[in-house]
Amino acid sequence: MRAVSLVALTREVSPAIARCELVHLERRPIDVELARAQHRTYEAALRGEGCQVRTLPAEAALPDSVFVEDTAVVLDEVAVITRPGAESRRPETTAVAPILAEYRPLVTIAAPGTMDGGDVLVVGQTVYVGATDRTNRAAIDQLEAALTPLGLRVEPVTVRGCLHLKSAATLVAPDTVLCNPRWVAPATFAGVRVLEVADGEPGAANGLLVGERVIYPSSFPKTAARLAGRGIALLPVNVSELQKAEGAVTCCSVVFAT
Ligand code: CIR
Repeated sequence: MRAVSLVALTREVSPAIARCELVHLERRPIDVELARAQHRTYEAALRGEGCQVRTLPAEAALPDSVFVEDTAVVLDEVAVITRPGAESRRPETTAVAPILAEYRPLVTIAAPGTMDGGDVLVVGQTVYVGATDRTNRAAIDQLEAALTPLGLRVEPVTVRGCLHLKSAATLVAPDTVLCNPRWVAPATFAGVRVLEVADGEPGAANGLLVGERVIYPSSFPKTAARLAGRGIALLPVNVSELQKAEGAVTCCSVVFAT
């Protein structure tokens, strides 16, 4: 049997990250050098979990381009190149598509569709898609047309109060979703165990499951303790500067098997 190897696509922090898009946060100064150091530590965590990390160079004209997750969704059969909801972010896909074309046939979201990869959460054969300001119905319909023939079920999800579906819910074990019940209804995730974030930590639902561990922000100690108590192994990372840009841990990579 051929061993599965993992690739993690990342992109260096833009020198212009201070001009990032912001929806739910006040703009605060971002220390670009610290952001870069945190991003390198994050990449080291991915390597530690066995990923081959492929890093695109920083792009001065694209402030949010470190958040590479929003440009693509990689499934076993295809890679979907999105059309990001924020106009400033649309050119980010140009550098990503040729890399992913090395691994998968590409499907492309076309206008008038808009979709951020941060709105797409795959749990088994179900592809949950947040209907948000970034991801519209036209894009969800395109995704459904592409994925239904592959045996995947696309399920639109109502999300309130946060940027993306994956701000509200992520997978922290193959059968476990971590969610903020104020931002997404826990009943959405039928058939899996659902854990909720701790009080006072609304942003704590974003963890990145890689192999058997979850790369997880060090800024949510109460939720981290709750996860550890359920036997979930965490790899804490400090992503304070990326959080000021409304990012977290899933958004800084696209991880897939080869
Ligand atoms: C944005 O508003 O698009 C960026 N400042 C943050 C994107 C974070 N992406 C993600 O969580 N998937």
